[in-house]
Amino acid sequence: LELEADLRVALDRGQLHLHYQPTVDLATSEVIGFEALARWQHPERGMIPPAEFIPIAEATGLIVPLGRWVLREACRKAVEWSARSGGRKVKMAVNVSVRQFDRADLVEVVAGILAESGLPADQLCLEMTESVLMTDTDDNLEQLLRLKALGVTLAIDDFGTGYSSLAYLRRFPVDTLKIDRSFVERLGALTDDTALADTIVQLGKSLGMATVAEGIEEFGQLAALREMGCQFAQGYYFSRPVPADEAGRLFLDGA
Ligand code: G
Ligand code: G
Ligand code: MN
Ligand code: NA
Repeated sequence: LELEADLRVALDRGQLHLHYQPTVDLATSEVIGFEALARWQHPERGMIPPAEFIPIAEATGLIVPLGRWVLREACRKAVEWSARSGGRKVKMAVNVSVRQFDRADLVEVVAGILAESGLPADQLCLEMTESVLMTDTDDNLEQLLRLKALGVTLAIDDFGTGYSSLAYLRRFPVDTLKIDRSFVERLGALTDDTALADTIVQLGKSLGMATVAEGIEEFGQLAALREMGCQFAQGYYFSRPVPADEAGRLFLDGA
């Protein structure tokens, strides 16, 4: 309860900020964009991880203003870095909680922030977990179709860890599958994880969806995913999530 009150204050006083983790094209090793990740520097408790405060934000409804702030900030940065790079377009991925779909105005909020920031819609990717497809299905499907109509890209985060069936992939306008890092961890060895990661990459290919591998920490994992035909990757091997200034430099240097 105390954290909830503090989170409200943090949002008002600008104690939240974003870190950015690069997304790399596996074929060229070029940095093509970032995932924006919220950070909370608490004045007394220090850094509070999102795994702690995002669930509080979701339970209290604070995720709605917080999500708007994240989206606005991330879109601004994508515009700034794209302009400085002389035309290379930063792809910016933002996490959207299932709770944000409870609000009827989600699509208007996204459209408004794109207009206000000047970010072309095709440079924004919204990441959501399978829960968005599994709850309030008809209502969320309609919102996803309207988001698609704006021109934004839609990704399923932590793919393979949920309880949903594959049938929804046909029904929902999904562009990208993010392979959960639990499948990437033991890649390279002859484990079931290698078979599962490969299956997700092939599934993406056959459905015309891009695949992004999460949590790459070693060259062997990178090589295995490249071999499978996975297109994009993130992970500590390339970079941890970093503050905005450092991310801007990474993009400019990462061509
Ligand atoms: O940043 P970290 O790597 O610790 O992220 C932990 C979790 O918090 C991830 O599952 C991520 O999706 C989630 N998260 C981080 N930032 C945001 C955000 O802005 N919105 C939502 N909904 N989730 C976020
Ligand atoms: O659920 P989501 O994918 O949005 O969460 C991203 C989380 O994964 C962040 O907390 C980020 O810090 C973490 N992460 C990113 N790359 C790696 C990695 O290579 N190894 C590990 N262990 N965690 C990672
Ligand atoms: Mn994510
Ligand atoms: Na993930």
